[in-house]
Amino acid sequence: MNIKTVDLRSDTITLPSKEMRAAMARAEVGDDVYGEDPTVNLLESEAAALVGKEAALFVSSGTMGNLIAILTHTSRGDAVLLDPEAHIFYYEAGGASLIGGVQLWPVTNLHSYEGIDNLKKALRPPDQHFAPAALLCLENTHNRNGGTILKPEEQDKYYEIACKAKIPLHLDGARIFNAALALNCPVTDLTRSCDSIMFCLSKGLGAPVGSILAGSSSFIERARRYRKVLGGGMRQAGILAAAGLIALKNIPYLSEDHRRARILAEGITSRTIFRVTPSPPPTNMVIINTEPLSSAEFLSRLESYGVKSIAFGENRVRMVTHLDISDEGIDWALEAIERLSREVK
Ligand code: TLP
Repeated sequence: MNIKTVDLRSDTITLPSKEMRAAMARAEVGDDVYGEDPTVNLLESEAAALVGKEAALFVSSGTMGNLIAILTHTSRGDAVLLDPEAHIFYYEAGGASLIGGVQLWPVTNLHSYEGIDNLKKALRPPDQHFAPAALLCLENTHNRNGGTILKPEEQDKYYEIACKAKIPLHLDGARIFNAALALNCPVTDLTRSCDSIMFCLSKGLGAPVGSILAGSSSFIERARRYRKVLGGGMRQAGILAAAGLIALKNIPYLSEDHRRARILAEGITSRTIFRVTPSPPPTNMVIINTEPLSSAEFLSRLESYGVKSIAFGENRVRMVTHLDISDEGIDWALEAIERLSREVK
């Protein structure tokens, strides 16, 4: 096989295509802080329509989009309820506490319908001892749970509870189109039950930079100020937004990533001693139980055979399929994992 390295660390590693680079080079631009970049304006209006919201804001990253959502929905001293494995809690460097002064309040199992009762318990009546719950955050697909999906009717239930408690719901939909494609439903079935959504252009969709925050016009107007506060007013950002517009055309191809993740998972299960959960993988992530190896050993030995992945725990490794991974790449990865398995047995 004519491959040196297969990089399955993340769908963030995709490189911009020739078409994307050409679109970036010819993008019409202006000063976006004055609202004068036609390409950013086009991306924002297309993105808002796509997820069924009134308005959208182009931001530099998913982390920035989530942080802006929290800043816009809450005040200092508020509590934000979220899953302890949520990206916002686990991977966003404590930004919501550092910059927003909010208390992140973990509620277990919010990645699935199982968390409904935990959420009801976490929504405590007002009391001077408690930070008032001001926002619920969900994540769909759920990264640390293995790209798992909350179905529309499950999200609706969460939204109902949030509405009853009079708190908004922000959806970390970094990979929301993966969820919609896997369920074969319009993405608006998943975005109808949130007040704001962040989705990423720079993951499976292949843009080099950028995410979208969408919500009501008044929410986005307030969010725009927080983007400026965070240094995210990007001037001639149309060069980046042009890549984002091409990225939106890649949405249907995410199902190829799902197909390849399934092939990878099936191969690992049938040809190696390692186990995959959840199995089959619901979207584009394959989580491998590396026992009897530690994840560190699994990663370094596999990397020496030309396959990169990342640790998700002491004995857990994540592999993510994406635009730059071909069927041949999956075969190569499987051969490497099989070789490692033979050596360990
Ligand atoms: N996730 C990255 C890493 O940070 C772990 C990855 O490789 O999966 N929400 C979710 C659900 C995400 O998975 C990520 C990135 C983000 C937000 C943040 O996006 P960026 O990287 O654009 O700040």
